[in-house]
Amino acid sequence: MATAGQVIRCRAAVAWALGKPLSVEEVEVAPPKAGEVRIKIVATGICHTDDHILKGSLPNVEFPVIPGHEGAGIVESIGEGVTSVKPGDKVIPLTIPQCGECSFFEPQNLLPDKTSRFSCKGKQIHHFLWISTFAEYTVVPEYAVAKIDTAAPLDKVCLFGCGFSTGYGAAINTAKVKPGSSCAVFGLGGVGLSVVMGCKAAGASRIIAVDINKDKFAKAKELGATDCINPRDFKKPIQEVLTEMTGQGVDYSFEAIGLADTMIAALASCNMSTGVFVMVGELDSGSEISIDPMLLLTGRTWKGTVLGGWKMRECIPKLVSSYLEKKFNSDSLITHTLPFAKVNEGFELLRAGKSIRTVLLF
Ligand code: PAD
Ligand code: ZN
Repeated sequence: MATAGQVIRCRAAVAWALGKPLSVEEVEVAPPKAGEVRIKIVATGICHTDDHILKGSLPNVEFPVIPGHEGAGIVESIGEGVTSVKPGDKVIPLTIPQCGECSFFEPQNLLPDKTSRFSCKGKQIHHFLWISTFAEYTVVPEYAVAKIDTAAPLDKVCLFGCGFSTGYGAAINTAKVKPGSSCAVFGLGGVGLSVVMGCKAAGASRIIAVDINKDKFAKAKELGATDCINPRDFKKPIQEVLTEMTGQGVDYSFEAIGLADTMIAALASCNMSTGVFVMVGELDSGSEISIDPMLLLTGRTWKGTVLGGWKMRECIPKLVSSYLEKKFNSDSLITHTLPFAKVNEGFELLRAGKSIRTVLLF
């Protein structure tokens, strides 16, 4: 493309400091170095984790930073030695890279050579999880890119970069929900509703959806929840309500909110000897949870999931193919589509509980 090898000036949402709203700025994006790919982001979802960045509740984030991690786009240019993608390919950038060589995480505030490709007003801007999808162009390592089917609608499959894959994978990969089982899902945002979809796809016969915002219930039912309950409608603790509803507690419980109390309630809601609880929500960095040890001693299992436990580079293209074969309807998570300039409006909708997923279009 004509821009290959050149610095591109484009729009990006910059978080200059903790607690400040995002500011849409003109940024400079340097060309990709060896082993890197520059992507023109077409669409990006807003995930609650992006809000955690702005509030400072996520560890290892350095300001100023360009957030965003649920994007899809088209390769603009490639650095030396890149072989798995070429300009024009449709791709999803990955927050969990799969290099095939190692299995540990490294800091992702700067690219692997410890420099940034972003600058604005003469200042270096940090990357977020290497992928910073709130930028019209972003540079990522080749092993943090998944090439997807050319037929994929980028304004829909961007959710596969995080929310949908996380929730669906939490049920399928992490919990390994069995047919005929019972499940409870705490928190019905984009992630929790994707857990509901995963439980249904795995053949669960009872899926109890739990949220304090009853406006989420209609969509939860549409996606497979058999019951929807609001903890505020009961005097007794919600774990007791769930245990009474199911006899001995659910087989699998999931927390997709990010609060200690609801994690403990979800753990206590599953069967005391065989239940599996999957922690999906992110607690504030540095926080700790204390629990009654009896909750685990009797035999319950506490698991956690990052991005739904997929090997992302291999599995995201397969998920996109399943989407194109209409094996699930992740489109129904998208309640709002806004032009990129309205990024802060998208965050307001999320905080007010009015949206499931907002997709921003460049
Ligand atoms: P969201 O804000 O869209 O949804 C959260 C839902 O929880 C909303 O429907 C709320 O009404 C509901 N809720 C809030 N408080 C309570 C409560 N006390 N009891 C019951 N329901 C409540 O967020 P999201 O779906 O984008 O993300 C959910 C969490 O998952 C969040 O903590 C995010 O950071 C985390 C996440 N984790 C991963 C991962 O890899 N583990 C990936 C993506 C997101
Ligand atoms: Zn996310």
